[in-house]
Amino acid sequence: MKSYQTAFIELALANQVLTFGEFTLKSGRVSPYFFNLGRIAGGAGMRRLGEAYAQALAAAGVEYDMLFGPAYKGIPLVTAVATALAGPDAGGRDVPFAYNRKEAKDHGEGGTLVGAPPRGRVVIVDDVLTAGTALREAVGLLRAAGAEPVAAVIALDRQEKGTSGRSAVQEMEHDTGIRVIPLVTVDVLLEYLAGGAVPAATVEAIRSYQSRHGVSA
Ligand code: OMP
Repeated sequence: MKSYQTAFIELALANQVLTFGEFTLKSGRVSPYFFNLGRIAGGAGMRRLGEAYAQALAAAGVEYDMLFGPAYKGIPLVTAVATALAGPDAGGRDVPFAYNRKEAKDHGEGGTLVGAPPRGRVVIVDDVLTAGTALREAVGLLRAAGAEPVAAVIALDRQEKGTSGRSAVQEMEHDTGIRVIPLVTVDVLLEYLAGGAVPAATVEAIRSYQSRHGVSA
């Protein structure tokens, strides 16, 4: 496990990002765990989160011109990642970013896109991928604006099956041509949790859900 992955999981656990119980997902599946990155809602946590994303992006070696954060959760995330990339640890690169509104505005500056004009190679910054619906929407939006989405950096890949039996990430990479870079996959998370961070029954419930709906790497 890479050091930014351990740092990220510890940050997530300290902020109750991960909750256990019974949760109906956007896809309709009922999951024994839910990952709510919105729980990181303070400056210190957001700074560490932005740094973890910046490290994952650097480790992936992807080349890009700007970042994009889909509304709503992607908006604070893209801000934190761009800020981390401008810091001394990441080489002080000043990366432009944009984000969208969910509803078009018909007055003032108008439109749904805010921030730097979308152009060149774009990395999407988002929270979780289950079925990939949210990321596909962002890809469409960027292409319609004339930019070229090349990758998506996310906190968690839930490694769930898509519609063809392959993983939702594989389907999404195949269909859109963009690369998905997760800080952690659910397999990495389980490896950490199995070390004693949560009761064994919780780990077992997630494993059993994964055996039904998941695709391990
Ligand atoms: P997909 O669009 O199916 O990939 O689902 C991704 C979205 O689901 C995320 O952006 C969240 O809004 C939400 N989600 C979570 O935040 N955490 C989870 O653990 C699971 C989901 C989900 O509903 O699948």
